[in-house]
Amino acid sequence: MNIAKLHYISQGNTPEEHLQNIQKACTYGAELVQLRLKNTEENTILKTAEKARAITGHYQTRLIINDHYKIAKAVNADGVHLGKTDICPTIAREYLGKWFIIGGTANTLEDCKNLISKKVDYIGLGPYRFTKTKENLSPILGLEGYQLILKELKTKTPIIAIGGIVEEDITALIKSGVYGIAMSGSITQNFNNLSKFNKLLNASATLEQRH
Ligand code: TZP
Ligand code: MG
Repeated sequence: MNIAKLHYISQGNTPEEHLQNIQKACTYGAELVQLRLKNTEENTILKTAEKARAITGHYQTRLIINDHYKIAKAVNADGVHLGKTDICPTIAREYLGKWFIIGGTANTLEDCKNLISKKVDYIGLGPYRFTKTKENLSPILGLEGYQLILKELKTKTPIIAIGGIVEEDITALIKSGVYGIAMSGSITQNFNNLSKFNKLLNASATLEQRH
């Protein structure tokens, strides 16, 4: 399965703001968007996810729904992102079928191994550094954390770095062996950054292949 190298994680003070930001991300060429609505009623998430599907569908942007695998299926999203306290990826796979993208959150090497054994399609590994975007943040990995984990982990499963990532981090992260990155704040602050980050990611990936 071909997973995008740059994931935009939606942000906003209201569901409408999330949708506006998803719309902008699509306009600026996002290949993959994750709708991440926290502390929101399930019915509101469903309605917002339907609208996010309509927007992303128009641009052929992949849509991943955070946490809610049944909503992901109901709105015909491309995938679901599961945290450690969400449903087990194996159960989600049974429900969603083999064509659905299932991503999982990892904070440690053990988490990564566990998710690989459950056959997720990608792993969101983090946090890279402190970020206000996520509550109850797990311990910071830093570049060294990624280097250590990726040295041990021989896997084809794409590892997506996440947490407080800014432009200047991209090249070093790719060199550490991650496949791609997920960003919320750095993109929401300036959607123009999206194409810049994409170029940087692809250039770094090509460099890595040559070595
Ligand atoms: N999981 C770990 S850090 C994070 C999530 C969802 C937030 C990423 O957002 P930002 O603004 O790029 O730090
Ligand atoms: Mg979750």
